[in-house]
Amino acid sequence: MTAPAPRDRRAPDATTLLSVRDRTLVMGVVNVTPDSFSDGGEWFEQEAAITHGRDVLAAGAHIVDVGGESTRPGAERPSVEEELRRVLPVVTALAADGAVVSIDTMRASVARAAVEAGASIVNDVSGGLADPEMVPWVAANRLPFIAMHWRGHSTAMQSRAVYDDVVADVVRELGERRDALLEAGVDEDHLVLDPGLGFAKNADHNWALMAALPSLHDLGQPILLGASRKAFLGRVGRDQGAAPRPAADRDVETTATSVMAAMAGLWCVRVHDVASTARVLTVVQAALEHAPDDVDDLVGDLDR
Ligand code: PMM
Repeated sequence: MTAPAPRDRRAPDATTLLSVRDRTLVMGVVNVTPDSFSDGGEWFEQEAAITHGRDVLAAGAHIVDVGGESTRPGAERPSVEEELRRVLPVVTALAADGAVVSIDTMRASVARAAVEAGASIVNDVSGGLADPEMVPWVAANRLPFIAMHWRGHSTAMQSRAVYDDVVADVVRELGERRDALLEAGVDEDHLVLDPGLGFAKNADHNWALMAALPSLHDLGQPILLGASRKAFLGRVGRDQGAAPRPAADRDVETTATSVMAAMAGLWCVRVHDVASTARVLTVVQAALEHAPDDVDDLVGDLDR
């Protein structure tokens, strides 16, 4: 067994983190899957995943996001039992360390078991659409909920990457989701929205959203961005026809997206390599702390 890390009693809880507006938080990814595109198989063994989670926290993550289902395009879903088997020991160990753990799942039964094991945020890439039991349960338990823009499961999503105007369409669809979630009783102070880069979106769609990050504030909720190691970052800067950079070699590009997110005043970035993002965000933070009262020139439309 891996020795438990000492509990940090000063660590803020999930609700406190939800209210942070003066800097961009870092969520570290722990995928307990054999086939995620970004770190597939690397942390599949339980002990390796727990150790990785502790490393992610030590590197400066405010939240650790544990997931047991790969959402790469075309991926088949694991059974509920298999998803539980993957995530529960990891959630249990990291929560026992005192970490703020989010459970990355589209299944209410998995979210429920993970919360019982110590997770305190539900990160649902379907925004509650995949499982009709998810939203009523999240609302009844007043849980922090991350709802991503989603148009269908991995097997179908690429064919749904069709937009008139991707930024306007994503903001409108996320706004409709926000309204439905609030109507269903999800606490407004506990709702985070996410544009869902790479989910039913091609590279041009992702870039258009990256270029329009400040417009996501129109949604009136804290925003999380998940750009880390996604395919569009593997192709940027490569010659036409050249092989894309492998996923593990996209962290420099990822840090650039983290800077863009922080400059746009987003709430949190979800990344694999926490150390590099945590470092670049100290640079943005230092500049913001020296900004004049009217910071619009530096950071756009911010609630700071
Ligand atoms: N992307 C992935 C998985 N979970 N959750 C949120 N909220 N936003 C995302 O963009 C997101 C996510 C897929 O990436 P991975 O395979 O690297 O985990």
